[in-house]
This record gives sequence, C-alpha cells and structure tokens, in this order.
Amino acid sequence: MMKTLVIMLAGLLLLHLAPGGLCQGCAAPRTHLQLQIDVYYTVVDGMNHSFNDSIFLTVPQGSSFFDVMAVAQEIDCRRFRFTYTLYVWGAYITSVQGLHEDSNQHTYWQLLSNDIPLTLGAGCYAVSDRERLEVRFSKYPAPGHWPA
Ligand code: B12
Repeated sequence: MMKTLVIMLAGLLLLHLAPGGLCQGCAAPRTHLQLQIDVYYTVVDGMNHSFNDSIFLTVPQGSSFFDVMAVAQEIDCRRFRFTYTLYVWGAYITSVQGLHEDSNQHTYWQLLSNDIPLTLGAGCYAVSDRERLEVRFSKYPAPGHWPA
C-alpha cells in the first residue's frame, strides 16, 4: 500500500518536472522563455525630408513603443538616438537623431502605428507583433487653429 503510494507520487513528480510539465499536449505549453515579437520601426523627418531610417527589431511581448525606441537606440545610436522629457502623461519625445521639436515653429515628434497617429504616449503604448511603428517630425496647427 505504502509502496504504491510512493510510486504514484514519484510518477506525478516526474510528470510535473518533464518539459512542458502538466501542460504537455496543451495549446500553450508551459515555458519560462519570454515570447518575442517582431516590429518595424522608422524615424522620419516629415518636414525637411533630411532622413528616413528604418530597422526590423525583435522585442519581448508586452514591450512599449518607448522600449522599442530604446532597443533601436542601443543597436544604432547614430540613427535612432532620441531624447525625452517626463510629464504627468509619461515620456514626451523631444528629439530624434538630433532634430529637436520647436514649439515656436509648432513642430513635434508624432507617434504612429501602421500610419495612424497614436492616442497614447510612447511609454503607455504596448506594441504588437508585425506592427509598423513610426516617429515622424511633423507640424501641429497653431493655437486657435485646432480642428473643432
Ligand atoms: C496640446 C497637446 C499636444 C501638443 C503639445 C505642444 C504644444 N506646445 O501645445 C502636441 C500636438 C505637440 C501634442 C503631441 C502629442 N500628444 Co498631446 N495633447 C495636447 C493637449 C490637447 C493639451 C496639453 C496642454 O497644453 N496642457 C496644458 C499645459 C499647461 O500643461 P502641460 O503639462 O505643460 O502640457 C504639456 C504636456 O501635456 C505635453 N504633451 C502634450 N501631449 C503629450 C503627450 C504625452 C504622451 C506626453 C508625455 C506629454 C504631452 O505638451 C504640453 C505643452 O508643453 C492634451 C490633452 C489635454 N487636454 O491635456 C493632449 C494629450 C496630452 N496628448 C496626447 C497624445 C497621445 C499625444 C501624442 C503622443 C500624439 C501622437 N500620436 O504623436 C503626441 C506626443 C508625441 C511625443 N513627442 O511624445 C494624449 C496623451 C494620452 C496618454 N494617456 O498618453 C492627450 C491626453 C490627448 C488625448 N489623446 O486624449 N499634444
């Protein structure tokens, strides 16, 4: 009786320790490896057309737009370097590749995903697999000229 119990417990332990553990055969195998996703990241001077640089990146799932920018900067600091200022909303991108926003000229760095402007800042926006991310030097309307 005791021997059977010990054998059963040992069997359960082995099953638990085996690759995939008790999830073997499940759709989502249990793994401690972090899932990775691929994104395409572009920095473009949309005003003076002085540069337009892109890079394919593999980043951990759950990464923010800001994380992607930081990884690109680490890989190629010349093309993807950027600066930011912290506000209550989070990180506000102030320059890319040495080109600074200028409130007197109403220029800023706009964030886009698949060509659509984001409604969240770089630090809050979680990127998805195969997403096309862009930071574009753009112009915003002068105060009093915002669309209704
Ligand atoms: C005006 C404005 C802008 C102007 C600011 C320049 C200027 N001189 O006016 C411009 C057009 C440049 C802008 C840009 C963006 N904005 Co804006 N903006 C606003 C708005 C309408 C008013 C801010 C303001 O003047 N507050 C009053 C002053 C006295 O307070 P302040 O703290 O000093 O304001 C500064 C900061 O708010 C900063 N700022 C402006 N936008 C953003 C966005 C983020 C993420 C951060 C961290 C800071 C920041 O610039 C302001 C002026 O210096 C707010 C909405 C609101 N009602 O608050 C949205 C708002 C803050 N913006 C927003 C967004 C998403 C953006 C963009 C990311 C849009 C994009 N797709 O690119 C970009 C920022 C990109 C970047 N470079 O990081 C969101 C933030 C939401 C969030 N949870 O993250 C808001 C809340 C609008 C919304 N969607 O509801 N914005």
